[in-house]
Amino acid sequence: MSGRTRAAIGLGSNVGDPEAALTAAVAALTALPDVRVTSVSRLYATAPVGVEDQAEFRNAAVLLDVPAGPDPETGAIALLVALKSIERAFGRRDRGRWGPREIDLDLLLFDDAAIRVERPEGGRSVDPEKAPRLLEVPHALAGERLFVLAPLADIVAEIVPPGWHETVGEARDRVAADEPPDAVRSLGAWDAEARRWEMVEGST
Ligand code: A4P
Ligand code: MG
Repeated sequence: MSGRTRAAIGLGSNVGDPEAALTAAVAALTALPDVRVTSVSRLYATAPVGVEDQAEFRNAAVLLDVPAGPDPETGAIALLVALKSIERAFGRRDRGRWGPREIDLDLLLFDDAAIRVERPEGGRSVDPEKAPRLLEVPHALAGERLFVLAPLADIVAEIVPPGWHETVGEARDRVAADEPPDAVRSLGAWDAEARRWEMVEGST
């Protein structure tokens, strides 16, 4: 297979100036060779999940037009490597799974591919809490986390990801019904011309 395909990326940050970090991350994605940003979600303020004793997050999602690669696994790994290099360039430090982060870029969807790549034996993380797989798409917990689903539904509400039994929009509504109303708050919409989020008055 060659040609192009669509990939959805989840963005998160809760260290420093998260909104600035996410804006800069969108710019970095735009600057990746052979990658086009086709859609950007609203910006959300979200209560921390997993480790709850940490600062509030900002979350968003981006839809990309990317090289499909010779096969989905290879194309998705190439994209994962690019995401990890952006994280490093943003000075992300290892603070353990689910802890605070300057920038987290997760590969949520790669076309309609279901991908599981194990870590090579010698490359297994010493931290038992670290994600066991080198790559899992759709991202393992995406379907149950409102901080992922709310922005993802902004860009691909009608898609039923592989292994799911509902659309992204339906998953968002199902999970939102069990969350306090302020767990995930929209702060503003993406302004493609200004290349930043336009804040809604009084939303912060
Ligand atoms: N990995 C496997 N599959 C993927 C994928 N689809 N995309 C591997 C990206 N990476 C994937 O990730 C650890 C390893 O997962 C990578 O080396 C990659 O090979 P990481 O980003 O270094 O570590 P992490 O982010 O701490 O782990 P993980 O599992 O991605 O955590 P999550 O699920 O991203 O949770 N609360 C709010 N409100 N907002 C947030 O954004 N984020 C987290 C992190 C916790 N709580 C949060 C938020
Ligand atoms: Mg991550």
